[in-house]
Amino acid sequence: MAKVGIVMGSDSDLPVMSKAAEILEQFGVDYEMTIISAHRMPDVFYDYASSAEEKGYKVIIAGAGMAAHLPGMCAAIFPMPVIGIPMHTKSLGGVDSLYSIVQMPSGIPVATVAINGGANAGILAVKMLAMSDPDLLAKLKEYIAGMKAAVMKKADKLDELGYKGYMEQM
Ligand code: RP5
Repeated sequence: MAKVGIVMGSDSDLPVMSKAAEILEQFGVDYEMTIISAHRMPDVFYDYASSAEEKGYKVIIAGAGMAAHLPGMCAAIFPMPVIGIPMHTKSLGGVDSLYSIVQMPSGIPVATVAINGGANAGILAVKMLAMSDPDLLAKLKEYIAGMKAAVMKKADKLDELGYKGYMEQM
């Protein structure tokens, strides 16, 4: 049973939304991904959001651009966490999407990541699920340790280039 629903307003959002899907795959989290426009097909949208709980979703990741109502409307209907991804836009650079998603009225929060923040949305969903899944939490700790090791390696490269490093003093 899919634990995460990934939904986006258009296929133009796919390059960003696929980053969230890649993270979930990396962590072995089942998900379903689809395209539903809240504005262009409100009836289909309503069916999707109102059936999400019985489908087994614990989190919805919703991405949209411009007047981006999809994540907020998911949060209005789905009782569990919704993570919103504001899409970059040509006209206003994505601040239109960001403000539409982050400025939710009191009582209906959307956990909003950065403009085009697909990977972080995936990681945040994993963190939410890890609260009640010790195996997933262990994988998350490995992932965090891996990030640290990758940065240490970059710092070592500076040392190799002859710059006086900070790490070597530790
Ligand atoms: C939103 O409008 C979508 O989420 C997309 O980011 C934006 C533009 O959609 P298209 O014109 O590319 O279909 O609904």
